[in-house]
Amino acid sequence: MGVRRQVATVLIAALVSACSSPTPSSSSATGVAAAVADAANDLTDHYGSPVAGSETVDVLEVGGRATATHFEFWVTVAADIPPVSGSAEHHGYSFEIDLDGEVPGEYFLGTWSDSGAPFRASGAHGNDPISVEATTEGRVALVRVARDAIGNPDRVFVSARTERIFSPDGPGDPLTYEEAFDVAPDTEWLQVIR
Ligand SMILES: [Ca+2]
Ligand SMILES: [Ca+2]
Repeated sequence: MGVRRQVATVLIAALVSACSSPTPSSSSATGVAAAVADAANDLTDHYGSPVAGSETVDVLEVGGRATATHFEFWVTVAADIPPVSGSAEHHGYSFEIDLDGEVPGEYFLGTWSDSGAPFRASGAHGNDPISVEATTEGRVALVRVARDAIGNPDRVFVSARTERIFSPDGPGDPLTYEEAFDVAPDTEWLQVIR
């Protein structure tokens, strides 16, 4: 039996200020948008213990918007996202999308950069890939997916997760290995309604 998901925020577009909203990637961004703030400096390692630094993955806001044809999800982080991660560094910005209000979500979307490569977008529904687009610019990572690709819902619940892993001497070296994760919203998932 799943856990009933509570709704964090249902907002109208006016609550997403012009300074914090990403530039829409199409002219169809006329739908309802929602956004919620996330605390600064709340990164953890995979044990849940606080870690400092890694501002490039410290989420300050998570948002979503439904347009006539697409959903767009984004995070705004505390420092500019590098366009390419070094060979020892990995960045990830991902979104779990839930349609029925019970965990876990049905879709996983995101963009990742590692091994000195540019960011690549990826989406999945279970084991099946789905097509998504992604951009990282300044402090915003945005993922865009066609409504039809996720069953054309009128509402979705979204939870964002970011990660930075730095292992210049390999993951087995505890002296230089760094990892940082953030989840946003921290408690109740964000709801985005068409
Ligand atoms: Ca944060
Ligand atoms: Ca958080």
